Amino acid sequence: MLTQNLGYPRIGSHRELKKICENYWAGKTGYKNVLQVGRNIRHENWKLQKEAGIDMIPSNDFSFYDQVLDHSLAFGAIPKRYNEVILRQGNAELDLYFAMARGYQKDGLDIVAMEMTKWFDTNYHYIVPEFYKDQPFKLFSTKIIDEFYEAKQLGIITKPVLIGPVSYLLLGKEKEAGFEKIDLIKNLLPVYLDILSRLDALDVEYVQFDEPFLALDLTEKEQKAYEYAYKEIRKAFPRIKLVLATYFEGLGHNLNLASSLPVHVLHVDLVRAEDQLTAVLAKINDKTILSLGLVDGRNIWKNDFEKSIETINQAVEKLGQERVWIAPSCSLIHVPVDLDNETDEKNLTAEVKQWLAYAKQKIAEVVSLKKLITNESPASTLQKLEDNKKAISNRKTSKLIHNPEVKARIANLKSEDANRQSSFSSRKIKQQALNLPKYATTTIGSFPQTTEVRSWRAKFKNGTFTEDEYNTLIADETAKAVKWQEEIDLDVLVHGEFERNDMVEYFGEQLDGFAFSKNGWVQSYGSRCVKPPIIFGDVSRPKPMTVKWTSYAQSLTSKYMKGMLTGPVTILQWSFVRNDQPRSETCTQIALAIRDEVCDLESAGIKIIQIDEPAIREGLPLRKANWQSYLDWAVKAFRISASGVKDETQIHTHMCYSEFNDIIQHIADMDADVITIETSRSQMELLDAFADFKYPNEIGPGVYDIHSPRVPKREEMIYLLKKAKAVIPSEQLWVNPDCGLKTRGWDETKKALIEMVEAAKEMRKTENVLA
Ligand code: THG
Ligand code: ZN
Repeated sequence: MLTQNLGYPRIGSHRELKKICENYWAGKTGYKNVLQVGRNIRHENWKLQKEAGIDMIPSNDFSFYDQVLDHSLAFGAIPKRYNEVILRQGNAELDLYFAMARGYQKDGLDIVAMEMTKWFDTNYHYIVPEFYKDQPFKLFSTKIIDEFYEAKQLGIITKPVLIGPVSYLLLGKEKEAGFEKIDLIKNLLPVYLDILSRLDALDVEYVQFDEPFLALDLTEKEQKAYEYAYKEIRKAFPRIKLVLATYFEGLGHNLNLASSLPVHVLHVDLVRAEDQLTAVLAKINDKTILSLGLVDGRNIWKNDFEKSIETINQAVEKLGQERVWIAPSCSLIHVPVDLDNETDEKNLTAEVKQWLAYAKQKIAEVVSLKKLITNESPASTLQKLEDNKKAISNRKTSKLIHNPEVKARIANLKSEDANRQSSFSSRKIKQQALNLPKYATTTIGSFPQTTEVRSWRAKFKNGTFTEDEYNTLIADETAKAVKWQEEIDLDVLVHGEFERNDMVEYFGEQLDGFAFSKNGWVQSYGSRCVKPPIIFGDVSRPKPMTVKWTSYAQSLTSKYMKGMLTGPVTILQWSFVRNDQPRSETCTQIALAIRDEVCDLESAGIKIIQIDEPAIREGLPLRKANWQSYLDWAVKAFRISASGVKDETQIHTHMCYSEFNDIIQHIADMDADVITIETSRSQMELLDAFADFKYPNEIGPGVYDIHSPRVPKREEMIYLLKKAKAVIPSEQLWVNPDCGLKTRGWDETKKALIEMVEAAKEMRKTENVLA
């Protein structure tokens, strides 16, 4: 029996990677320092896993931005528009890499970034490979091989982690018509073989191929591609032992396929799909090793050792100890690094902390589980089992978790609680009293969270500023933002959210049933991290959360101030959620808390309230068969949160990176009066879904991409608005950026929004001429 890890967090235990990258982008440090910090993080991670007793330690799980982008660079899948960057003198490979991730605006060049999208149903984003017909691939970057060699130099024989060839292709996007990306497998496979031959020359033993798509619905052609690719690999390298990693779902219909592929180890996720074990044990080849993904790589709860031991024994009985490995369910990049860094009782009380395990603790759990089965060092290990049992049973019986009032309110919910008073068509007439122009302009809510604003919050939290001092600074910043929005003539204003650290964490901190960490950072994209709150108990709202700041901002202007809330599905999706009751129930509890907030904002005189649901689509189950039940409760939760108000109150929602085609009916069922969506990176392509469906309510298609510092030109936005107008009637259209502006600087934000308002005005002018 061996232990393996599929991937360790690479941000560093104190977000070292974030800091060095952002300094480099700001021109404050050289690329050699960036490479050095990367090396330090890798070495620390390898050493830590080695000392913990992990047998198969991953390499190439490190990345400066994103592992999918790493593969695109490795395979030379570099869009042509970056050729100029390659040719520029003095550019390191790292500059090309960052240009692909973030765009390149320098020395007269202005090249847009590659698209970014959600990694399956996680809050991690990857850079989408761009594919063209007959595209050639070639080994461009040797990172995979270099990092194996680097670890070997340190005396650690690692297991390089690659995204498997089929999943890599399926993660990409076809950028022209006339071919299917999966057909590129023939061109791509030789590069994989090239990489394997170089690893072979360095005496690699195990190589991990991540094929998460094996846990999703596959077409016949895709299944064939799997058979073809893995047969070819085996044929070329019979000596190399492949670990085929699947995660986030059960193998389901693909079980036959997965168990027929010529690999040495098959890894399955037994957290997301614990009931697949029996079927897998029945089907697995007589030589294949089964890696049991038992320790939850997607959540922070301690593993239940007694339960895991039962599962391991079931596998061992069938396969014998030699053919069973123990592992986390998936890569650990989706959990924070080290619980030992949570030292502040104010954040995590000892009671809650004893229920938790971060990446480092999960690694130790994997090793303990193995020792409990193989009877190594029994005394100390048996003590670990006893401690574990105690923590698990403490959590089950804790008084912190259950709130009878919340449970009673859920039990008494009526169907009308999920309906607005009238249909959209009647509401629209009443909302005309708002007197907004065609192509009304607004923003998604947040304004730049400058280092200064962040430093005020840090100083308030560490006691340097009093609450009054902090509030005065935030009030001034808000007032400046309101005044500036009036100056540039935006129609619907926002207060800027300077008081908020994060759109989920901010609410988590104010709701009962939530705990929040001090150091629980998880990578979201590139250098950006989030600190997901921990929902451990029944959720309720002790007092209003946003009314004070929103009313203050409204008092500064005669224009409409939009109230800004995060929706129940998104709060759920971006938190670590309790695993002792269905997610739907937790979501409904959050929905009621948000509903109370919406009503309080209305009572305070706020006429337009946005309830963001950027995560509603990423919450979709990975297999279509499970969509309906999720959508039923998710849409209902949104409706519960939005339906306490009068018809005259305009409810907005916002979503990011969503492909809407397949769930458009459900988006319509959310019945928000206005929805703002990300569309600019795809050149309004996303709008087609709304147009084909004849989406009845109002829409604000994002007219520029906020994920890069590039300032859009007025003509580009007019071009996009004309494209939008061609498919959606103009009286339904709003004008706004793709997403919130908190990651941007003020300089580019101001320039971009001025252009955006002017673009809207020009659209109104052309309409008037036509009319
Ligand atoms: N909050 C949460 N999840 C998210 C988003 C969010 N997932 C999707 C999308 N938005 C991801 N985007 C971002 C954008 C910015 C940041 C994180 C995710 C960000 N983070 C700060 C950083 O890394 O410096 C830290 C925030 C803080 O100081 O608390 O800026 O908005 N939950
Ligand atoms: Zn967004």
